[in-house]
Amino acid sequence: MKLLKAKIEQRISSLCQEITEIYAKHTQQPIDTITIKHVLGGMRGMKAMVCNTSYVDPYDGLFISGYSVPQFEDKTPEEIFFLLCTGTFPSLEEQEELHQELQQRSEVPSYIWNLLRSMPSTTHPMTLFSMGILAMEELSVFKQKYLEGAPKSDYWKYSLEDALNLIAKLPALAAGVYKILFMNGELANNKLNLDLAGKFTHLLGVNNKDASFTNLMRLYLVLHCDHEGGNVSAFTARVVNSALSNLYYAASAGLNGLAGPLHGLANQTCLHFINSIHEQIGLDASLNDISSFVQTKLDSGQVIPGYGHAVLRETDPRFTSFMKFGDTYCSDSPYFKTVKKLYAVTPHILEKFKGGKISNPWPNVDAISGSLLYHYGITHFDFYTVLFGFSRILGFCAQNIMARGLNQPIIRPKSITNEQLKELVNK
Ligand code: AMX
Repeated sequence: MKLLKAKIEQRISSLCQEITEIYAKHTQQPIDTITIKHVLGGMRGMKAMVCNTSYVDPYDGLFISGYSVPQFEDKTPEEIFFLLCTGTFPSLEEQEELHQELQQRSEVPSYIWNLLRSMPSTTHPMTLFSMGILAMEELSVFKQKYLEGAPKSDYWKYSLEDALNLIAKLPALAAGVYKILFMNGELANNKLNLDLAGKFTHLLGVNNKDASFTNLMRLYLVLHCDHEGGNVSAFTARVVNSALSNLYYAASAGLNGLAGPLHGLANQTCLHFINSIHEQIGLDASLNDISSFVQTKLDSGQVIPGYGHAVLRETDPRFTSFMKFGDTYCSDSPYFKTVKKLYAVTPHILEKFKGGKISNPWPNVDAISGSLLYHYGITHFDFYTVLFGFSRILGFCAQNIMARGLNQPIIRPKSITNEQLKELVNK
């Protein structure tokens, strides 16, 4: 992977130079004021780290190296991984090199399948996916080279090795989890020369003759790839990796955070929500019926899945991107139609709820992604977060390669006690 490595090296060198200059002159420059609200409020909004792979603007959403969602939504996951790592889109030659690298590294060791098959059939797909990655940890090149005493300046090269080995295996691992839990467990030929999305739909064996399904997977893997540094999954992966735990440990840990209902699991919860609308009101529910349904859920203390966000303050551009796809390919789907009806009524209800205390009444990506997957026959909702995780690992990998390249230290914020808080406010 000569070309990719050279581009990453260039980027690391230029970012290092910038950081060194800033650090030399401005170490004591304040960036933010840490208040009690930050400390008691999950540190939300507090600027406390640097992440160069992507940035989330509250109104315009995700940017990768300055490119907004409409500017990269037509790319492939491989191109996006290259962009996350290098800050530039790959040339055709660079794409081909990356494709060949991934193709050569795609075989999942057979003991992983034995391990996953030994688990109870009621195990959540995210558990199997995360376990599969954790159990491949023995393949870590980083771990081996660290033990051999590799110099710090080379750490990022071994993180890159681990990243490519891991990403290459994700189509087979994700499809394998689906087949073991929901089909006959037989795995298809993983050797076919296909891109990540094409290989995944081929191995999944659901609707794989329909090219638009592979296009949906391509879009899905692109849109969920990264969301700057502070979200639960990316931050977890980053903290774990900062202890020089290798990428397999870090990715598995990040996935365990993604599996929470306030984070990645929301896409599964959204489909349950739509299903309850269909069961309780019917497929042709009116806007009024849907409004009452949403209001009743809120009044009973439940959250409306797929709405709200810790950073965004507008409709998520990833939601809009999926809407365009849905309007083109799934306009007859009752699930997609209900998503649109929810979009027409929910923000207005949330805006007024509890005197406007919800910071963002608009939909995030999870409000729609599952309805499109359902339309293409992936009807096991529990599986949806695995696909989110598959994509998000591209971001974990890029962030951790950069962190090792910039020689970022172990992450260790300081905590304080209630006693110390009281002392502070009573001063
Ligand atoms: N439905 C009902 N109440 C909501 C709400 C929603 N969709 N979104 C926020 N609220 C409530 C919060 O629970 C909080 O109530 P509390 O003060 O009684 O605890 C209040 O509004 C203020 O919260 P906030 O500042 O607007 O949001 P937050 O930063 O605390 O939380 C998030 C953000 C995403 C956890 C929240 O909006 C939520 O729970 N949304 C539904 C779940 C969801 O879609 N998660 C996916 C997010 C994207 C992702 O990571 N994949």
